[in-house]
Amino acid sequence: MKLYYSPGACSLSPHIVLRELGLPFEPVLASTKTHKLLDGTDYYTINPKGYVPLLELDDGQRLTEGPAIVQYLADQAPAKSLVAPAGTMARYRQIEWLNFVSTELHKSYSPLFNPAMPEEGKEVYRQRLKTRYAYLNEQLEGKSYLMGETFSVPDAYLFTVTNWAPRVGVDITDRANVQAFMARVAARPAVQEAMKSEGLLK
Ligand SMILES: N[C@@H](CCC(=O)N[C@@H](CS)C(=O)NCC(=O)O)C(=O)O
Repeated sequence: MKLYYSPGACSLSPHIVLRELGLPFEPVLASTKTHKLLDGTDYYTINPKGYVPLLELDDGQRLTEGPAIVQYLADQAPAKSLVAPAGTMARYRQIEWLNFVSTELHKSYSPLFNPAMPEEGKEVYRQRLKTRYAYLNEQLEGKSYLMGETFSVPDAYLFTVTNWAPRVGVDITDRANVQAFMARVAARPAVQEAMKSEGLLK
């Protein structure tokens, strides 16, 4: 498999999942600014949507959208329990969290990286994110991970987007459960490996 990624972008989530699962893959750098690969290939010819992540399967099929990719990957190695079996209530809870991270967090961070967004608009998104993190902080009370004591795919996604908070002025340092979650996930060997390989850690 090939994972098209950009360092520190939302593609870190499937990157973490691949390393947690121990599945072999080739990382392929795709610039989110120039939309080119290192060899000059126009990334739009690979993903017409232009964004990362994209997973290319060994049979050449291409899968996009982070929440779909992480579920696909985790389903390839069910013994690792990174996702609950399809049809169980636990699976729907994980989908519920993936959707929350995608629509309420990820897409509220996106305008904060957009130089065309006026500061006033950015402040609206910062405040919205702070409200969502207040909820998350309550949800993480007494838990190690979103689903309880077991790390699963939404945790990789939540970790990835929450890592952006200090870069874009979202102050959640007072959210102790969220901070503890971040430290706990950051300490996982697969997460360290993924971050090192993307140049995010020395
Ligand atoms: N809906 C997509 C959004 C992916 C996305 O926002 N990717 C960003 C990086 S975090 C990107 O590649 N942006 C560059 C672009 O849109 O051209 C998903 O959930 O996978």
